[in-house]
Amino acid sequence: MRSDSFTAPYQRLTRPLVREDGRLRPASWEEALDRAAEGFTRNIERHGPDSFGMLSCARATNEMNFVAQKFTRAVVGTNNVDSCNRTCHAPSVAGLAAAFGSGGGTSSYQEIEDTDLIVLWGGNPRFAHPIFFQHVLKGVHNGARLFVVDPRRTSSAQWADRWLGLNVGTDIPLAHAIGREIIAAGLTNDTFIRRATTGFEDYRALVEPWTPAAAEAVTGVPAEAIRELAHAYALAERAQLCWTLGITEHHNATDNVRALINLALLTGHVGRYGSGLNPLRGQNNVQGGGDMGAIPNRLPGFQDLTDTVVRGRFEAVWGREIQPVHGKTLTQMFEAMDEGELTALYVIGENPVQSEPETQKTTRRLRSLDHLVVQDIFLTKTAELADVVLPASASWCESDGTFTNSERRVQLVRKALNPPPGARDDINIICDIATRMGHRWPYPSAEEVWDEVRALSPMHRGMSYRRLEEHQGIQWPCPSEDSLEPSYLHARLWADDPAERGEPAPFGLVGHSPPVDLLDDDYPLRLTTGRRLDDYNTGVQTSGFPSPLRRGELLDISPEDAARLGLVDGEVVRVSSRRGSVLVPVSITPSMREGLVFMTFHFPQQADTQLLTLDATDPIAGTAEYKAAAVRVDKVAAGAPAAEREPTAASRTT
Ligand SMILES: Nc1nc2c(c(=O)[nH]1)N[C@H]1C(S)=C(S)[C@@H](COP(=O)(O)OP(=O)(O)OC[C@H]3O[C@@H](n4cnc5c(=O)[nH]c(N)nc54)[C@H](O)[C@@H]3O)O[C@H]1N2
Ligand SMILES: Nc1nc2c(c(=O)[nH]1)N[C@H]1C(S)=C(S)[C@@H](COP(=O)(O)OP(=O)(O)OC[C@H]3O[C@@H](n4cnc5c(=O)[nH]c(N)nc54)[C@H](O)[C@@H]3O)O[C@H]1N2
Ligand SMILES: [Mo]
Repeated sequence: MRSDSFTAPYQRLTRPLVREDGRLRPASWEEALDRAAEGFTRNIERHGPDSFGMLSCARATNEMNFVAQKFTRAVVGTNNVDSCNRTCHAPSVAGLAAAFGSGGGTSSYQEIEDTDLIVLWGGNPRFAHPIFFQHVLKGVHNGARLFVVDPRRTSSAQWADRWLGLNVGTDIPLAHAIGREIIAAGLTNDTFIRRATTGFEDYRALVEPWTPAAAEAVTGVPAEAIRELAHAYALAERAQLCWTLGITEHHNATDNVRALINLALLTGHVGRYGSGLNPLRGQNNVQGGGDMGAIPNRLPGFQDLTDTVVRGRFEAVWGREIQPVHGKTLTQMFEAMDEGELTALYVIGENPVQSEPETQKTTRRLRSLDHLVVQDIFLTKTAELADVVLPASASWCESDGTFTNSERRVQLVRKALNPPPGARDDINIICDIATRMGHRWPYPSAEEVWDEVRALSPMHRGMSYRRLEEHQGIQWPCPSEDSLEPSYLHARLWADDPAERGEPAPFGLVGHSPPVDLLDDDYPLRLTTGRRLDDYNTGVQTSGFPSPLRRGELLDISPEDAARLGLVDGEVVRVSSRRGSVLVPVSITPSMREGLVFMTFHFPQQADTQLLTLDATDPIAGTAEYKAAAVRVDKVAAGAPAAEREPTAASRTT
């Protein structure tokens, strides 16, 4: 199959576009910026600042994210700012913050190499975090045991000592059974539990019914494997628990995260060198975007915006009162469009039409807006709906600035390429709009923005550009110019002095709640969605690179299900959920368990997976249950039109 037959490459945007008579036409920068600013001002005047929403770019620098949230808070006057963190690790941040007070992953990559046991739970880093996976392999080479917990036997699982293939959405029963087994075998760290945690007795009662046999019946994981992981984790001198979207893209995702944290609290595998809890963050700067305050509930430096003293410091520098209440999450912004409460949206480097669940709903909501401005490097499906499209430079290579990775390391990047003629720097575009809205924001250099971050965020204060360059990146927290970088968080939990130990970490008393989209005779297969190595998210940034490795969208299916349905490899089938259907070729693979099918969302032009997904969301974090839809797979009738049987044909059918 020719690799360019399933995606048309996107073109870099080089001219602003504005909507006229229902169509986008090229415009000058002056006209486009005037239109963008006027639309925002009009909506603020008519409906108030909370009618505005900002989606900020988790691929762009810390500096750009800082400026985007400052625009939202200081120019517009709302806290409605968020990003795709909502679609991936918001539950990790919420779960970790509930237990430990802050939401970052606890360990450094070096510790992955120096640990005795690594559990990859609901993540496939061989594909999605290949650099991190190199550290995992070094750890394995140094003698660490590797366990993988995933419904699919992924390429990461192929390196594991033990793969626990569980049913989708049964992570809490599995975690509780492991916890119960650790308690029953007397392998808990009692000193740590007594000194550094609360709620142990309630937890013990909660997990009591989850015997390995009871958990086997629900999870599909053999009781023996549950016991083995429980003993290995509890007995390891050092152990790392790492998770990703298999845990967080569920309607009860924050509970899932709490269930994993409980295991570290039982055994003391947190707050020590080599032991920790690590959500592997998604986008190249999703950690940094959140740290910079491009989230609705925190100011830069993960500072609480309901705290008057904290707000006062920002207000003094920005000269504008900050609203003391949390803004809307990305999920809530979309819901507010239904009610006509949110009427203007500024999207910088996100493609929600193809990344949000239920495309039909997202498109309808974006169309209902009075004013949509999209600032991107490509003309995305979201940009096609905009009133104004602004061509930006690509932050990761066409601008200076800093990025923050999953181990909280802030790293400096220098501009390596010039943007195409006509595109402008993201920060400068925001400043141009702010100036048109009466705020005179001259263009700052990236370093000037960073110095404002350092002045306002204690955990970044000691990271000057000079030091970042010298040390090749520094982990936060780094409160002063002479701070030594810590490699792991929460060492305080081990302090002898109770005052130094601070707040104990509570056990999370969470129960099992199966996926919302139920399996039945009409929709008997569980569809889970995720990633492949050679493509990136909605495909905008990867569609332009032909490669013989890329095969387009496929439905991975087990040999058992394929045989039952009479399918041959490569045959095009119709996949239907309760919301829509798509046509897609099947790939028959033993990595899939019976009853489970898998698709990516990398090729929406060929097969739009989001027609199948549903928008049931986690009530705490707002993340959607992308990992569990109920579907049916039907053979396409032999007499169907050729377009329906041709694997490369556009296959949107609803
Ligand atoms: N090549 C590539 N790399 C990427 C990306 C990309 O698009 N392409 N995207 C980036 C982004 S934004 C992110 S957030 C990360 C995501 O990184 P990952 O989370 O590792 O990626 P996914 O493939 O979405 O999902 C991980 C695994 O969850 C499993 N899973 C599904 N349901 C369940 C369940 O109920 N329980 C458990 N335990 N596991 C389950 C799936 O089988 C899958 O193997 O990757 C980043 N890296
Ligand atoms: N079915 C299903 N859906 C999912 C997921 C899943 O596992 N399954 N995962 C979810 C997850 S984890 C995520 S993170 C989201 C991703 O959702 P999105 O963030 O909406 O998707 P991307 O394709 O990553 O879109 C990134 C956009 O940023 C633009 N861009 C890149 N760099 C820059 C820059 O420097 N400046 C500007 N202005 N623009 C830039 C790109 O051109 C592109 O249009 O998808 C979610 N959707
Ligand atoms: Mo993500």
